[in-house]
Amino acid sequence: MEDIKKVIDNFKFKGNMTDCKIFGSGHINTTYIVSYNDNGKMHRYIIQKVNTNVFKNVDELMDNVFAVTSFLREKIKANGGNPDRETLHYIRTINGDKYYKSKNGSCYRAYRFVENSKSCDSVDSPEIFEKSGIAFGRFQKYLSDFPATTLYETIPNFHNTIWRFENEFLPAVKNDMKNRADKCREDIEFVAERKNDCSYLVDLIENEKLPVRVTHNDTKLNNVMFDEDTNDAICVIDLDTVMPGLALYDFGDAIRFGANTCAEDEADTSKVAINLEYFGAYARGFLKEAGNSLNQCEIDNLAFSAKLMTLECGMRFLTDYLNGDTYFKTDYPEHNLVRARNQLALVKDMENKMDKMVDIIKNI
Ligand code: ADP
Ligand code: GN1
Ligand code: MG
Repeated sequence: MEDIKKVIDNFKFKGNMTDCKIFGSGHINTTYIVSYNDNGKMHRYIIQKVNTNVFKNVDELMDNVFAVTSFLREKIKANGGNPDRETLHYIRTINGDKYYKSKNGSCYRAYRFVENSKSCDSVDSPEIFEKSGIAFGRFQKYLSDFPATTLYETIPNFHNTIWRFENEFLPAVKNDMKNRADKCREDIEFVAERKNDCSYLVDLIENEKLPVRVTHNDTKLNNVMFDEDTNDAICVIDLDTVMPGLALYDFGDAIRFGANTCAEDEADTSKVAINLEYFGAYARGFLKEAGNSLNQCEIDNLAFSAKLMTLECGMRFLTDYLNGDTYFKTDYPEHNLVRARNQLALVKDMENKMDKMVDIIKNI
């Protein structure tokens, strides 16, 4: 590990460092929390080593996040909110750059820790999940007039599910680099049988039925910070994938993670199911904020998008397993396979309950 203390010296933090540790449970970047004592006043900061295997162009990535956060600050102010608490605040390096590049080419960025807040890896109540729906719905509403053409596509084809199917999943099965395909023939078959689902939303974009908007694209529950006292969802984080996308991607991905009756990597797939109460709660929160701007085709596909985003994520985990775990961080050798099976079991349960999911949306 690079000497993180040397990295930290390149940022403008006030006071003396008292603590530094690895933090959070994201699958992509490496996150540290650092504490400072400034004449008795405590400050905390987040330092992140950007995963440059995933984000190939860090200049473009950081231009996006600075532009999006500046825009959001103005929106939050105009709506009577507190921009210091409700959006990420990035800190430049001592040279005034948006990130620090170390001698060995690693890229680090820093932002203020959102104080008196917590992130959640699972949903405790429908109310909490509804609040995260409000936060992501509002995030999308605030960015509705952000000039989308000025954003770089940080990960091309991120939610182009059929592109992922054809250009990532099928080649991974064919190449079978780690000789793992025999261990997961049924899972491969399960995904392959759903090829038509993969093209459904992109076809609707091409037919101009679904509008492309500025979206978050990674709306998992632990990408929003909750107030420790009120449990309100206050700040949407992890802005690396803010790009042109579909409202449906943001809705579906949040359901995939938060309305699963168990963790994304629960190995006992008999425990995996869609919690319909949570599904309804999130939909209520999201639609309260973003609903007025959605067209009928978007509304009609909300339930389907939950299934599609789950299928896409299951396919991505399976692809990464076949490729030898090069994309997502893993804690043990079969971790990606366990995650994939979990997601595919959730797809199955959503298929069985699709009529109910559609009815829930109709009744909101
Ligand atoms: P990844 O891309 O790896 O998911 P995130 O940006 O989501 O990285 O950060 C990982 C975790 O770090 C988050 O889930 C959250 O718990 C914590 N975190 C990130 N930024 C902040 C912040 N500004 N204030 C408090 N906690 C944060
Ligand atoms: C990753 O970065 P994190 O942990 O919030 C991934 C998402 C997946 C998710 C699955 C940039 O999200 O797309 O849905 O893992 N982010 C990226 O848990 O690939
Ligand atoms: Mg994250």
